Amino acid sequence: MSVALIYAINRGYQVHPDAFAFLKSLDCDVEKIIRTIVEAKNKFKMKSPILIDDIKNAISPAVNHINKPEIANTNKTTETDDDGYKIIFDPTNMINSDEKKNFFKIFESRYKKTLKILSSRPESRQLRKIKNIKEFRNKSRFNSLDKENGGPQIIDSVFVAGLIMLKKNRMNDVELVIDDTTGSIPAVCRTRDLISEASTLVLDQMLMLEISPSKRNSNDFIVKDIIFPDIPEHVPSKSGTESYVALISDLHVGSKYFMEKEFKDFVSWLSSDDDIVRKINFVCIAGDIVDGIGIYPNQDRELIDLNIKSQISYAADLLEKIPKRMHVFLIPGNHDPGRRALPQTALTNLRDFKSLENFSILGNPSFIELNRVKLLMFHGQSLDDVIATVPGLSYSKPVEAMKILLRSRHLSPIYGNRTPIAPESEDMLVIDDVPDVFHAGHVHITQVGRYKGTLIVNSGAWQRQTKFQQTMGINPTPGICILVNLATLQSFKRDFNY
Ligand code: D5M
Ligand code: FE
Ligand code: ZN
Repeated sequence: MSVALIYAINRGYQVHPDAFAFLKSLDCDVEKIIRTIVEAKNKFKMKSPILIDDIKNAISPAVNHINKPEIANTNKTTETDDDGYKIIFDPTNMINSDEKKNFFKIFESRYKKTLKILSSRPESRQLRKIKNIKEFRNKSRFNSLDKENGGPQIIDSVFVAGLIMLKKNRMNDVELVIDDTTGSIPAVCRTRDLISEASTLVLDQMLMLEISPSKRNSNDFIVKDIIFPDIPEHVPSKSGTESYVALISDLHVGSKYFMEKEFKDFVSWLSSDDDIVRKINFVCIAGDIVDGIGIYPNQDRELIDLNIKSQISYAADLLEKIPKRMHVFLIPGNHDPGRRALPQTALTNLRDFKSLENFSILGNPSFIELNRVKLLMFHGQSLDDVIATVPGLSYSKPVEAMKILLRSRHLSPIYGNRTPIAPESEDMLVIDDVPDVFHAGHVHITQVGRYKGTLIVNSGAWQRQTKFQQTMGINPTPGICILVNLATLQSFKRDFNY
C-alpha cells in the first residue's frame, strides 16, 4: 500500500482520504491500480487528486474513461470512444489553504507556465534574461551577447519575456516596463502599429518583446515587436456523433429579477421530446447560481429571498428537474457562497447540491472534455477589468474581451483591480491547454464568436436588468440558452422570452 502511495505522490498526485480508505478495503493489486490511474491522468494532463471514482474506473476494464458518466445515451453509436466526459482540470482540490502564501510564488508560476507556452515560438530561441541585457546597456549593439551561440556576432535586437508591469501612454509613444525574474526593463513603442497594439495590452500579462537600443540614446530601448503567448490557429476537436451541450449561466436565484418562469420553461423544454433536446447530453452552468447576500451595497432591496440557505435549496429544486440522462457541469461565480478570490472551489459542501447525482460540481475555472471537445468553463469576473482597461471594448461585446484572455493565455491577467486573485503557489488561471470551446458568463449578455478555431460563448443570464446594471448602462439579454453541436461546433440560440 505504501509503495503505491509513494508512487502516486512522487508523480505529483494526492490520494483523497476516501479513496485511500477504499483502496485499503480492496483485495487486489493496489500498486497496479495506482499505476494505471497515474498513467491515465498523466496522459490527459489531469492534476486532480485520485478519487474513489478513478479507482472504480481503473478496476473495471470495460470503462476506459476517467469519470465516465452513467448516462442513458439515446443515440449511442458504434463510436463508443465518443460518448462521455472527462474532467481535465478542477482547481478545487488543488487549493491549499494551509500553506503560507505569498504573491511572489504565483507570479513566478505565471512566468514559468507562460514561458513554456512561449517556448513553442521560434523567437524564443533568442530569448535573453533582462539582467544580461542591462549589462550591455552602454553598447549600441548586442555584439558580445551572443558568445554562447558561436562567438561574437552583431545583432540589432534581442527578445525578452516577462510580465508587463507598467504601460504609460505618452504624447507620441507608449512606454512599457517588462519584468522577468531577473529584473525589469523599460522599452518604448513608437510606430503607429505598435502603439495601437500596446493599447490592447493589459497589465501583468506575460508576453515577449523584441527590443533594440535606441540610436539616439543607448540607454533607451525601442520595442520592435510584441509577441503574445496566444492560442495557435487550430482545427478544433469534434465529436464523432451528433450531440449537443446547452450553455447557460447567471441564474441569480433569490433576486427579484430572477426569471423563474423562463427558467422553468427552459428546464421543461429539456424534458420534452424535441428533436434537438433528445441529442442534448450535457449542460454547463457557468456560475452565479444564486444572487447571494451582501454582494453589493443595498442588495437586500433587490432580493426576494434574504436567506442564502433557502436561495441554494430553491436553486437545487429547480436544477434537480434537469433530466437525469443529461450530465450537468456547474461552477461558482462571484455571487455564490464561498471565497470571492479566484480560483474558487466547487460548491460541493452545500447539502442541497449533494443530491444532484447527474451533476459534476466543479471549481471556477474548470476544464472538461465532452465527447473529445475540450471546453473551458470560467465565470468571467475578470471581464469587468478587461472591459474597463482596453480601449474599444464594451459590455455589449463580451466575446472581444474573452479573446483578450485567450491571447494572454490567462483568465485574469490584471492583478489588483476588481477581480481578487488568491496567492496560491500555482497560477491556476494560466490557460495551459487550448480549448475548443471557451464558455463564460458574468456579463449577462449572450454573444458567440470564433477565435483561431476556438468557439467563444458568453451565455448571458436568467436575471432581468437590475437597478445597478441600469446605472452602469448594461443592457442584459436574459432568458436565452446557447446550444452547441459537438459534432460541428456550430451554435444557435434558443430564446425563452415570450
Ligand atoms: O454581474 C452582472 C453585470 O454587472 C456584469 O455585466 C458585470 C457588471 N458588474 C458587476 N459588478 C460590477 C462592478 N463592480 N462594476 C461594474 N460593473 C459590474 P454580476 O456578477 O452578476 O453582478
Ligand atoms: Fe451574474
Ligand atoms: Zn457574476
